[in-house]
Amino acid sequence: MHFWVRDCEMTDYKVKDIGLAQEGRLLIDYAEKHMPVLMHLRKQHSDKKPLKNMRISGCLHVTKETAVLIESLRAMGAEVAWCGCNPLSTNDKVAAALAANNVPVFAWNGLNKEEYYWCIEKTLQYRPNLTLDDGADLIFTLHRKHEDLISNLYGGSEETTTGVIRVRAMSEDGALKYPIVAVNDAATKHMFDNVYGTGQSTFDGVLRASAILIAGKTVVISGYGFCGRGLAARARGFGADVIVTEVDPVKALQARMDGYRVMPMKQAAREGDLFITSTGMKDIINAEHMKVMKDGAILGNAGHYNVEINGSDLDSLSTGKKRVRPALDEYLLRDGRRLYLLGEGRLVNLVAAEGHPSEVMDLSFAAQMNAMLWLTLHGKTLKPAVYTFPEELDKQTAMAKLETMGIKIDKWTTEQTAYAKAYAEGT
Ligand code: 3DD
Repeated sequence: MHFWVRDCEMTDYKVKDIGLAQEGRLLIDYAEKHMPVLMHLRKQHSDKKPLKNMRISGCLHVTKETAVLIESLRAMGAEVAWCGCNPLSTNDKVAAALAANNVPVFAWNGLNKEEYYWCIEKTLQYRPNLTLDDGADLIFTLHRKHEDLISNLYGGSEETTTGVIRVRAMSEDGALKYPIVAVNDAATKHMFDNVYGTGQSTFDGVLRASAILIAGKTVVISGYGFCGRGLAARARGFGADVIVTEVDPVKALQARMDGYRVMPMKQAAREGDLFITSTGMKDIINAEHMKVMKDGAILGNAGHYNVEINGSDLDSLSTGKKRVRPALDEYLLRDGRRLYLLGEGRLVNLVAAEGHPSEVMDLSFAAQMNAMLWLTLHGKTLKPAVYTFPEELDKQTAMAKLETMGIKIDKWTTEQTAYAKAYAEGT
């Protein structure tokens, strides 16, 4: 039986090297200075401890920004246990700093599948009454193997597009047993994190891993959702010729109207120098495409799971592979061509870089914080379902962010507010 420990060396944790704690603390302190909205929320609430007696089990990339969220949740009175939501995204320095600060954290970079789920199990041993997830692996594990924990739960939150799709599917199947707030559906999350965060941090990862020049290259973006739109815009900003592939005719039309070339992957595969997938779907790039790619083409994934680039197809076409740079593998194909895979096909922003910048995670994690506060107040009255994020909270977060940027906006007069509701006044 695990118990909550504070301020003593009894905290249970498993990290790569606790000796990295001091370096990790520097990273966390730096991130705090770029997350004013979350820090404001922390200051606003921490005296009243609104999350007192709440036990949060979190499964979300262990980065400097996540550490600010964790320490903010604790400042609000919650007990927090944590694991990563991707085997290759944990920042070991940050994990060490959290452990040194008495957070039960089970995360290190380079987990195998068994270790990954061992970390989730350890995090669930703290018998949470709130869960905070990114990709729904913790939610799914809890449902499948720990039904006894369901009755403790006020609710949970889900961070990412893929995870919200997954819990919505569970709900439609009648399999969801506790309420989940779809944090990804908060406008102040997906309109910023997914667009500007993914757009910038993915190229951060691409450049750190490959050191290529983007200008003059043909970049193929698969998926024109919020992430794809950000990716295409940043690729164009770097001077690339951008091709978009899609299955949704509306999104494809939008991509064309935004000025990008649109075509099937089979055709784009012949032209691309750099391929980035962000669809949430598996096998977007497979053997058929790899067979016609240029020598030296680089493949990367921005989606949550490593299913979008078919790794076994790449292996089957290759005579061997070698790690030529920290997050870049060179595959030598039987016909002599070389293809390069970024970050083992996992989300390249967190594997080859540090994920989204703190300023945009500030918004996503303000939404997470508000979701935890909202569930603490209302969770026990909610049916098991997936709940959209309260619009009023979105507006509060956006207003708070504008204030930190020194931006003021207009406000409707009472007459204008009345006009917005009126319908008699026509032309
Ligand atoms: N994600 C991207 N950058 C991150 C960071 N710096 N810290 C924690 C998590 C981070 C991924 C998710 O927050 C979210 O963007 C998603 O939708 O997965």
